Amino acid sequence: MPDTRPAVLVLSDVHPHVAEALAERFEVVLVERSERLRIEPATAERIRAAASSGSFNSAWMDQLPHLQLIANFGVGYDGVDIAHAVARRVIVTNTPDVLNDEVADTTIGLLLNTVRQFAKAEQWLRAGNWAGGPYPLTPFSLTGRHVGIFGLGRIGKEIANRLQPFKVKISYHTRTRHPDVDYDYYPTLKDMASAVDTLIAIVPKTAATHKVIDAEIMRALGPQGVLINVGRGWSVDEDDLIATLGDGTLGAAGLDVFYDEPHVPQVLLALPNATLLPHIGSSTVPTRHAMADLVANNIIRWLDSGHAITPVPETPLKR
Ligand code: A2R
Repeated sequence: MPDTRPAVLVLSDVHPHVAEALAERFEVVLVERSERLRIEPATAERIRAAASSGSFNSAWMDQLPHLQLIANFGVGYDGVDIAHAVARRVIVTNTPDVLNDEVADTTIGLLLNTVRQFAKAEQWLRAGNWAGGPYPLTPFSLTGRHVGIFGLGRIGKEIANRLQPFKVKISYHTRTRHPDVDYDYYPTLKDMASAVDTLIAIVPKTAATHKVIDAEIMRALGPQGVLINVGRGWSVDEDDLIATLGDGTLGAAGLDVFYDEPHVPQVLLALPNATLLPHIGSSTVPTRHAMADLVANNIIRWLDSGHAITPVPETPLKR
């Protein structure tokens, strides 16, 4: 008997809990990523919503004539062609808040690792070096630092909350001032970079954030300066970063995100003052499960009632 329930497209690289949660209520159409979705036109006709992780382009949207909602797995939805979604009146949802704590925890771990070289010290110990003498003193410490947070949104605020017990001074730069916090506000990134010695970037990928952390910002942070990026690799000029880390203009960097990930430039891999993680900010079993729940629940709520739970600001439409 043909399945007469509403159909939901699920890209096969989305967390498996999404398809499980949807399967009780809807026909789930699991599809691999490819240039064009490999999907029968009759099936495409039935699809009302889609779950995706990363890119979702205009050609895919146009293959789905009755698509109403794209639920993106992740808080950053820069992979979705949002202008096309708006033009097609397709709602886009993301997964805000449920990953704030995890990403903020990762950020603190990455910051500590970058200044204190814990991963390197452990490798050194495991390699049997300790009997030959102590591990060299690390040139940097977190103590006494002035940390500038570039992006004081949902995640940035949690990073700031976690930094307070470390007794560092905290400042921030965003386009709009937050009267609800006591941290010093800098209206420009350049001014903040000149004032602080540690910069944590947690901003989205937009036209305005492209390579804004460039050689000028790195020079302003200086030889004692530390750059941490947990937002998008897009925000950092990686060539400038390689050059300034290489000649000591910038002291150290800790990166969870890269310009062309998963491809990391070989020269960056070789730099001893770079601490590198493979985009694992939210990558734990419980947090990814919570994100998957929110993706599925956005679709269920939408198809049941015409209201999405977490629509992105560009598409706050209701049915
Ligand atoms: O500028 P504002 O007031 O809209 O503040 C937002 C800031 N932001 C910027 N700050 C300076 N210059 C810009 N061009 C700029 N664009 C955005 O980034 C806000 O304080 C922060 C973003 O916060 P939320 O929208 O709450 O995002 P959330 O959940 O903290 O995630 C941040 C990003 C995601 O978009 C993914 O790319 C990544 O973290 O996972």
